[in-house]
Amino acid sequence: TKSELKTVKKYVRGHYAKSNKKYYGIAKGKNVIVIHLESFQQFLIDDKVEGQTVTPFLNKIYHSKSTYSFSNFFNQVGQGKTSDAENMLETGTFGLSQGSLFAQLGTDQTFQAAPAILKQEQGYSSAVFHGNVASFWNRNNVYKNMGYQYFFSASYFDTSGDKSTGYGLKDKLLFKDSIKYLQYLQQPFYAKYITVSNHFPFDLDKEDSSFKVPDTGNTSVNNYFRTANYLDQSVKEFFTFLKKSGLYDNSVIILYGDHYGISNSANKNLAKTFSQDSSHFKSYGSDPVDNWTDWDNTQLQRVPLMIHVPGVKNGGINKEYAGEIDVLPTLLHLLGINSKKYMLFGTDLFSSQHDQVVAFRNQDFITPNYTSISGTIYDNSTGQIVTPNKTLKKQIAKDQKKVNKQLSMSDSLNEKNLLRFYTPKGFKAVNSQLYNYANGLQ
Ligand code: GP9
Ligand code: MN
Repeated sequence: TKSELKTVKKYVRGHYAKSNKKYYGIAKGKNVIVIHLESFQQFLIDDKVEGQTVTPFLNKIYHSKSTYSFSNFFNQVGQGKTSDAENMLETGTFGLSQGSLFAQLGTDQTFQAAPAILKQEQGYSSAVFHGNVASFWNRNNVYKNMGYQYFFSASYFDTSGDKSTGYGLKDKLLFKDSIKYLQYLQQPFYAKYITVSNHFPFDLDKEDSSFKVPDTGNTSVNNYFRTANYLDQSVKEFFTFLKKSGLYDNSVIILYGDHYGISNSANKNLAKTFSQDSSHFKSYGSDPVDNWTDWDNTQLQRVPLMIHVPGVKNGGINKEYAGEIDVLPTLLHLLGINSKKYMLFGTDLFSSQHDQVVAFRNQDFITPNYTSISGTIYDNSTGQIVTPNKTLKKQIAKDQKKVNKQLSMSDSLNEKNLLRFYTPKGFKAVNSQLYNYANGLQ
């Protein structure tokens, strides 16, 4: 394992992207609030169905000059779904090629994760708010190894009767009923909110929404727009609270979609809601549905990433091709923390050295120019299959090698739990015994 650790360290060092001094430390000392938008895909932004704007509030945040919004940001989850997204955003490593890292390795894994890094580097306290049972995805164990001080799960809330849906407390209630805990967190804090209402099959009690759904021939696709609209309202209410309480001005708020909500098999139904000129992705031919390919399915793997920094004026839509693996190095640099000594597999999105080859967990990948799906290459400007010439073949082979390396190095670190043998200078290994979420005290 020593030699494997050496190989991984060499890879990480070689793949490191230096920070961009224009952005480094611009959010230093601010609270960090991460809002995990369950199953929220990029196409919902600026979308309309049945004459209604689906997510008016999130659209406003997305287009705000105080938000850095990424229009080519992809989910990179495997079978771990939400837990894979959490793992990538907080450890800077991928989930596993099979199953969920949280479930399979989380109980005894040595993490060097965001809560511990922020605490040790800049004295952040930390909490997760999530209205499901604490043991789902083995979170109660994983969060202790990550160094989370608090985990406000279902047991901290009244989830009885119609206050919950499939995966726990409804989003509006999670945001409202968590305030009594959030307001006592020592600032600066790192707080993660994991929403659940916009989760398959997207059921919602009729008294919770008057949103008119389309008829696509698939009920869950129809309902997706209603729960997305409900989630949008929930986030709006939360922002209103943050502004009223004064927390808004000294917080950076990161909103991201964790993975797709509509599975590929239902995309033909979904496509019926896209107008021909949909900016979400180009559809080809007279009827997008008839020309549907794996390329279209991959374009729908975009999820929003919005980094909202109240007070900045240079926000805007950033077209960098990127993925969930890139968030942690980006956040650390925004907070003025040098990420070089941590074993992170993504790159700072603001760096001139940011790597735009976006690896998917199954070794497919996308770059600004083309998409590679099980070895078939599509030209992103047409969505059509290309037979690569010699030069393109060489480029693709190079990018595929890069993708395989990035994934295998991450797998080596996680499967062999190599962080047991590497503690970055100045970092102290997390002692999970310190945390007991049952009564919310350390
Ligand atoms: C439940 C929720 C599950 O706690 O986070 O989400 P999923 O992993 O199914 O997307
Ligand atoms: Mn999820």
